[in-house]
Amino acid sequence: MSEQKYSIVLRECRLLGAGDRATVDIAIDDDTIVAVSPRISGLGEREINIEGNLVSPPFVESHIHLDSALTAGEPRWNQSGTLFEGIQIWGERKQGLTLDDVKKRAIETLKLQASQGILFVRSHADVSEPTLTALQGLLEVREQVKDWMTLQVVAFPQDGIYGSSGNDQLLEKALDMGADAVGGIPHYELTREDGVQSVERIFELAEKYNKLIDIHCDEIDDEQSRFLEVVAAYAIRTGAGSRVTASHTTAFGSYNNAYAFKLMGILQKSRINFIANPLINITLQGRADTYPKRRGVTRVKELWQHGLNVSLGHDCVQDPWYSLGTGNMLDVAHMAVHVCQMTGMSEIEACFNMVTASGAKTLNLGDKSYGIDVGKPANLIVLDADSCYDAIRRRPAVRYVISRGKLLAETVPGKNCFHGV
Ligand code: 17E
Ligand code: FE2
Repeated sequence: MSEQKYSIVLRECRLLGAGDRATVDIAIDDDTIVAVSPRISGLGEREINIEGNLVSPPFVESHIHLDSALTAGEPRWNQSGTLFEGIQIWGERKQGLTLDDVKKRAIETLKLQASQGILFVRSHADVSEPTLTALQGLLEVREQVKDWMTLQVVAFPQDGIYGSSGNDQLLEKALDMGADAVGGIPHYELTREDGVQSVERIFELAEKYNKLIDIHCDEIDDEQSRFLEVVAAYAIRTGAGSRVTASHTTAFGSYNNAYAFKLMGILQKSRINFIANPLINITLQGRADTYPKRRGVTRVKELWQHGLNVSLGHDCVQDPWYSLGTGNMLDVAHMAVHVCQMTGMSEIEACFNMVTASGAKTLNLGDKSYGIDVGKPANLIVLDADSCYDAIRRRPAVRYVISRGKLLAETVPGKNCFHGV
């Protein structure tokens, strides 16, 4: 009998949480993981020795704006560093959008992300611009990259649903065109009442078109901005629960504790997901403060401690809101560890989880399509690290990225030579 042949066998892999325990081999055939065991006797057409390094399910980028990525400085730089100046600058830049422009920048960013181990992305597409070019472009990109990257597109009314007439219709048209999720921005609507009504409208549209929900919610330092409770209440009443995500929720960091504790109970009941974007919100928020200066990031640690699903996003790669950004999810987790003061060992591990499995949950990927197990799609990454603590501390390159059973990207780590004196 000839030996079993697989397409790829990865030798001596350290799975997440394995610690010092023995390594395993992972066999991939076609696009599926077909064996995970301490020693696989069959051979792979391609054999890769992982040498005890960490093998993880891919990173999940649960919150990014691909339509504005790589436009920083166009037509000008954000001098105040605020959300509002960012919206203004983007308002000018988006006048000149073409399909080609959107698609080129989105694909360049997705390649950058995939090279760093991200295989699942949720992107917002601004749908408050009458040609819907950003949305159309990202829908075409979703199709174009589907063999190596899963892309979800949120129809995001950046200028508000009721900010100017016609925006409501554009949002609905975007869902009809095939967006995966409905977005919103209640704290940016003209009045508190408009904000509440926008949340109601978002839930109505999500039901009508059977879509997920991901709302930019309370991304402001105003401690009076309380749309999160409205989102949670609708999630409870409609039963939409885990199909709903509240993104940013930075005002939660400014609420008084008496209200925050009450709210936490409502959030637990709602079972909605949260996305924090610590890289951008640590720079965007607190701009009206002198000292003490608020951090402007939501209560990540407390949400996690209360059993809610929290994931982390980059939000921006070089755009009017944030001129930095590398696409690297380890940068995001690293910043979360600092800003959210999650420095305990289990807290650091939780931050790694927030850019992997928790992100998968936010995206509603389902148990069958994410994780390293026999029968699941062969999507995995190899980090030059021996634990997630090590990975977050040093943020090393992702050595191999395997997508749908194929070696999609490979990085050879730089070598330093210390010559001494
Ligand atoms: N739009 C918005 O409302 N908030 C953000 N953080 C970005 C775009 C990046
Ligand atoms: Fe955002």
